[in-house]
Amino acid sequence: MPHIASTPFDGQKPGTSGLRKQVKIFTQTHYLENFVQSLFDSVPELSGGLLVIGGDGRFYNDSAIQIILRMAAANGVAKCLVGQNGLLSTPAASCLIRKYGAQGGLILSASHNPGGPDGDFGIKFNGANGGPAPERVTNAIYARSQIITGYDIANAANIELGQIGHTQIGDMAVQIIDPVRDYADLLESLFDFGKIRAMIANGFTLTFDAMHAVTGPYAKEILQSRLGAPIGSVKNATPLPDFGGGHPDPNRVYAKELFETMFSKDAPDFGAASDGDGDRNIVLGKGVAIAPSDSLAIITANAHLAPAYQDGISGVARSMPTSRAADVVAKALGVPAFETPTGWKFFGNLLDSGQITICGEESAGTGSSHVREKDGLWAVLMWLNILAQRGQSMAEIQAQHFTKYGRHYYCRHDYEAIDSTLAAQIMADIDAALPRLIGRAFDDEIVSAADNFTYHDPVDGSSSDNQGLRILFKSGSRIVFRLSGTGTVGATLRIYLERYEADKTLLGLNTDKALTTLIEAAEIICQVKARSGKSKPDMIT
Ligand code: VG1
Ligand code: CO
Repeated sequence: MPHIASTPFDGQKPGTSGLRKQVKIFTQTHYLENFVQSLFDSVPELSGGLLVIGGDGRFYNDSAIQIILRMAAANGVAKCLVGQNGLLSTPAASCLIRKYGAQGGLILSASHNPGGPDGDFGIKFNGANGGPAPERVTNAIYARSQIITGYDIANAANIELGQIGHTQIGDMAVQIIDPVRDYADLLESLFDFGKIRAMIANGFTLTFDAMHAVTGPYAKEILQSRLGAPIGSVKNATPLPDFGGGHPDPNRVYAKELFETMFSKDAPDFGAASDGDGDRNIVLGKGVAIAPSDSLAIITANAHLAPAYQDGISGVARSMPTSRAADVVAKALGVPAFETPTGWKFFGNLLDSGQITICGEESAGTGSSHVREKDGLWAVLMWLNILAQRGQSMAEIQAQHFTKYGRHYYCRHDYEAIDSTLAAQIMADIDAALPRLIGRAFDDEIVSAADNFTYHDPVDGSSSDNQGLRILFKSGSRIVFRLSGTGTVGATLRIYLERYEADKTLLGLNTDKALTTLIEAAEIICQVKARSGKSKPDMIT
């Protein structure tokens, strides 16, 4: 097997979700190879093992897979399972790792980041539990990448990724598989497809926007073929290397068409979209968009309506910046609620040890113990199952939820691509000011506590510090400041704003108005507008 000499690259440090860089960085000679070799060197169980490989279909997906396959063969992997045409959604990859007992999986995706030659690329490593590698592993890969001297790669022709079947690279077996079937079967085993099918047959209407990303084939199979939604219910269903020039992030700005449809007078009963790699979801009803933190809470409160969860859930977890709406439901159900740092990898231990069944993030991620990733279509089916059982509209279900549990007004302001040094300085300045904030009033909001969030994993005892700056108010409101770990240009400052309202007469406010005091307080505390020269956030979700 040829050994190619190379020298380390700076910055091959996986962030919130894998190594994510601009395509022009990833395609430098030896760049991908160095990272993949660092991974094989750091995860010895892959030698002799089974590896799942697939991606979201973005530019460079298939070339990267060919390189990884030749390197896997040279590094002693016994067998690779590859999604046909190189496609696998993130939750489908997690499903396959678990179902076939693989030692791990490589998912080629930069998730919701734009694709194409001028866009982003990424690579995520998931372990044998099907979940994103914990920090212990990603730190080891990074350390290795900094001292690497070369990599092993087999001499072999490209594999035909479009052809389902068995082939071989040297001693390594390669099986190209249907990327959809196992995953669709898993979801069908969790939900009452008969009941959902009957609801659709009785005239319930839905639309799903796959945003020219990986979920198209999955949504067509599940929603149209298995559940009987009319052909055309799944829009933008063909995965394209540049996502059709779009930005596969299912929010009000990038999924504009879907939001317009759902707020029009002949809106269908249900609308949803997913992101580049199929792990995120946004769900909407006629004239109503459900905030992801609320969706997590509503799903937690109603999960027992779906067959797989009918005996109840063991607990729920949310990332720290996610609103505390799910905690209120957990309390009512008498199950524990956990608060973890941002990123799905932190849910893995809680799911593996059975302490939680459901988890989610404010960034449009929801999932359960069925896999070890957030799962966009799982959330869609959970909602459809709830709707089929309750026979009410999305708006009615949400309104009843708020009446019962109170409402957590919530939004996130992102300041994107700001100078990295400035962003670090802004965070350092807030951090230093935290002790002085306690007791300070911003209109009627009084700061009761302020800290830099450190997570202590209750399962393996590991600690992760510096996971976001929290400012808690006496009223129960919160402001959180955090720097993104998935961006590829400069730094993105995220400001998370939350206000709890139990007063039944105040449940229908406009979110921006409800959060005005907190939005103003956040700027006084961090001065991002003054310091970055931006007059408003680049993105509000
Ligand atoms: C963002 C989200 C986080 C999510 C992560 C990966 O991270 O905030 O909740 O887990 O993306 O999701 P950050 O560090 O940029 O805030 V995905 O769908 O991009 O794999
Ligand atoms: Co994603």
